[in-house]
Order: sequence, then structure tokens, then C-alpha cells
Amino acid sequence: MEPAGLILQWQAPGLALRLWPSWASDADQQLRRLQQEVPWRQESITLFGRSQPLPRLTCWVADAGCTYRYSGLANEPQPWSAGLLEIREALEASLGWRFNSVLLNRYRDGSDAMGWHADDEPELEPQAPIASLSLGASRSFRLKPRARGVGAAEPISLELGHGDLLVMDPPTQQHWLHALPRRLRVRQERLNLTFRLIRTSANGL
Ligand SMILES: O=C(O)CCC(=O)C(=O)O
Repeated sequence: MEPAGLILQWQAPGLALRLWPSWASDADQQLRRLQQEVPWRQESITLFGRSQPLPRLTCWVADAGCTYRYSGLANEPQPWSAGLLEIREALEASLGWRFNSVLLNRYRDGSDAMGWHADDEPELEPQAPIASLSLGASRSFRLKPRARGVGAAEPISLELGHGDLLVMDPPTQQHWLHALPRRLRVRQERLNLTFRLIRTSANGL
């Protein structure tokens, strides 16, 4: 099922994106609610033998039985809060997919960021889309093809604003990388929720 409203689409070799500007009808309330009810954590990763804090706060929420490693971290899932369940149901109605997990990132200001990567961990179902909801400050989201050279597609930069829903359809994660660069003049915070489908014995994937 497709939601009503303006849908922007990008297609390139190995890339399929759909963007619904202002998808969330109650984005202000969702932002305030998630700021308060999510158990945000400051995680650290070890780089070249030194522990460094990630430049953002995070939380991993998932159904029982979903295990997932990202950024070298083994993540113990938190339970679904009421606010997250509401968003998950609205996404299911919009997209026709039932997601069993969401990674939440909290960028406290423009100095928080996310480096180049793809959401292509083996636990993720590669046929499922990744649905990314942005709340709060507008930030630019970059994508670039993994392959370089003659015939490769050009990088893409999208501005993701308050309440926007970006859907990265397969096979985007196999062929493209994405990142959220620093933007030092941004003073407000931004939340991003990426809803995912983890393969488990329960869902037969
Ligand atoms: O904050 C964003 O828009 C990007 C988040 C992201 O890349 C991820 O969760 O994998």
C-alpha cells in the first residue's frame, strides 16, 4: 500500500529511493516523546586500539530473538515503547512491510554525524526496504556508489527534514553507501529511526 501525498523517487544503477516529505503527521509530538521515552546510550567503539565515543547517541529496539551487530557492537535490544509501536504500525500501513527492529540515532547538534557505510549486515533481510524517519533539525544525507570509475553513477545528496520518510529499497544497500556528514552551523538536534527486518527463525527468513 502506498501512502497519499507527494512521493519523490530516485533510480540509478543499483539504487532505488523513495522520499515522502512530511510523512509524519504529528512529527512535533513524536520528537518530544522519543526524546523522553527512549533509553538513549552513549556507545564507544575501539579504533586503532583506542576507545572513542560514537558521535551520536543510539538505541537499538527489536522484537525478542532479533540479534544484530553494527559498528562492531553487539546490541542488546530494548523493548518497543508506545511511541515507537505507533510509528511502526503507521509504517506498516504505508509500506506493507512489518519491521521487527529499529535503530535510533540522536544527533545532538551538527557536530554529531554518521560515517560512510551500508546497512548490509548478514542478519538483515536483503529483500526488505529500510525505512528511515527523520525528526528535528534538517540535515543532508549523502549516498555514493560503491563502484567507482567509468559509467558509475554520481553521488546524491538529499535534505532530510522534520517528519520526512526515506525508503531505501533493495538492492540499494548492496551497491551504495550512505552517510550523514557534520554540519557545524546546525544547533538543533535531530533523531533518525531506521526500521529494519532482521531474519529470525520466527519469521522464517
Ligand atoms: O541519520 C541518518 O539519516 C542515517 C542513519 C543511518 O545511516 C543508519 O542508521 O544506518
